[in-house]
Amino acid sequence: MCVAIALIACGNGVPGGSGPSGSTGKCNGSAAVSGLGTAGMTIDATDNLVFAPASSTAQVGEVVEFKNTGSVEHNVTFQDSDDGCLTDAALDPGASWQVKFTAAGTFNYLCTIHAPNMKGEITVSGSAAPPAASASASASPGATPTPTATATPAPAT
Ligand SMILES: [Cu+2]
Repeated sequence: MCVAIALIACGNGVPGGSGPSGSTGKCNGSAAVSGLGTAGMTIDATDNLVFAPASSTAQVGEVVEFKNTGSVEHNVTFQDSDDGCLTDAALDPGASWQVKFTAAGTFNYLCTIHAPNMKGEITVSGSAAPPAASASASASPGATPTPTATATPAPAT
């Protein structure tokens, strides 16, 4: 009985018990200054105050790199609430920002400094699961070895 009471006491260690109710905790990708991998696509943030290209497509798992090619500071602010984890609050001149999407969908982003003109869209397609490296191995049992009968007639001298 004493043991049971002790266990119950331990279980009540967290006051309140309910987690943070405000955050969704969902994120459709990962983002970092660098190190996510080789970028399959680059989107430039330019001194013309646009993203170039403004519309692009990517695959799930592909690394998309934003690069500030100009001399004006920008940011990459994703608009959907589930994509806030992908936002780069400050994309300085010369800096880059990598985003890897883990879910398909349409992702709208904005530079809030130069809104509403400086915005873009990435359409991500594909499945979350990486394509298995050809699980169906070609085990063809009907491979009959071709008999090579090279009958070279000996030259009779
Ligand atoms: Cu901008």
